[in-house]
Amino acid sequence: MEEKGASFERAMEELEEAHGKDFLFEDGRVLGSMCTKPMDGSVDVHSKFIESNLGNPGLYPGTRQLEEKIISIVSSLLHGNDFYGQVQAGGTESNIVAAWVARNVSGKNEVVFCENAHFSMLKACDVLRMKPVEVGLNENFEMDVGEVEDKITDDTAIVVASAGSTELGAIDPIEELSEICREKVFLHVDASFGGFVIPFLGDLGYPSKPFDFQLDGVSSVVLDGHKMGMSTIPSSVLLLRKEDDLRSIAVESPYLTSLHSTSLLGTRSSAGVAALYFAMRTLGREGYREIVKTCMVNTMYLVSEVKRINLGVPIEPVMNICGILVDDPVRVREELDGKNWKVSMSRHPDCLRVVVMPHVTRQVIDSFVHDLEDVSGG
Ligand code: 0PR
Repeated sequence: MEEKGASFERAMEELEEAHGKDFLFEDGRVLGSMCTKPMDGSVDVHSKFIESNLGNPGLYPGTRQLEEKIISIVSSLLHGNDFYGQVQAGGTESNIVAAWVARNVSGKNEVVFCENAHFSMLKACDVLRMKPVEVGLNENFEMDVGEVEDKITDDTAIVVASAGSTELGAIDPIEELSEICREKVFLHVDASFGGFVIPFLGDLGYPSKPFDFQLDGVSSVVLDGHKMGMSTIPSSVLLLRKEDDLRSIAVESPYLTSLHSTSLLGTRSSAGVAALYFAMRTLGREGYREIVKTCMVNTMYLVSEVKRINLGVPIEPVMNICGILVDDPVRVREELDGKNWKVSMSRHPDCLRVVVMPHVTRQVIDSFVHDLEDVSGG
């Protein structure tokens, strides 16, 4: 660190330079991100709450109240009956906390998850010193339920299902998993991506499956505000069926305004909480339904364009994530990168992966498919 601080102008110049190198959603080149430009107004709300810290809730009763309202709104969205929860920093934190809770409540140590589960489950196992037990996929790239049954043991603490897998947006057979786990094993649903999508698919005429608390065996669900929640980074909501569950991770924090801390993080962003409240309050079900509708129409358009240039998809998309089968995904991705397209990859199966977020418009798709045809030899 320099002894004397730089001038405002100098520091801002450096920041402008850095910002200029970052990709912005509005430029329409980012096709592999589950985040998008936060909805209008949410950034102002975010800034307004930038000083507040939910880690010390006694000082910030206003944001604490917003958090309670979010829990209640999300609870009704996910067929919960005024369930319990916390606004957290993202799917990773929520998945770790779910495993932590399940371990402490059960006293058991094994985590059963699918080979295409988000890598945060590996982090959870490492941090918590729990044993990862991986299961394979069925032909639809969903968790193989038979294998889950075989791999549940007396030491299974938690089964983790995805509702919207990171790679293809597949929804695991949660109805069957719920039957298997009910009253026996903690079942956590990672709906980090799909939580703000699946509730609206049925209304829009797309096939959908139960994934939330309407299934008795589901113990917790996470959904992310900074993905399809249309809000700013960071926010996720972890919802739990049982009130006592979160208490199982409490530690004493007597010198603060609350006697116990029941969160993984100490200092917690109130800005993310306020911005998510704003997004949910102003969009309502109608607003989210419209967003999902546009993303799904564009996803289906992408699929038809991909087929038109003689490429295939591993599954018909369940939500706004689309795999694209090409001969050599690594090479094609590199060549697309050379044309400034930021596409990600799936490993189950090996293919390109496009997340059709609101910034991925029909015009963006047209221009992308044009270049894809060029580089794939499709
Ligand atoms: N669970 C699922 C199903 C996810 O897809 C993700 C993130 C997480 C949990 C973890 O969430 P956080 O990253 O919020 O902790 N999946 C995205 C992905 O891997 C994360 C991401 C987002 C990556 C934007 C890149 C990017 O530009 O695609």
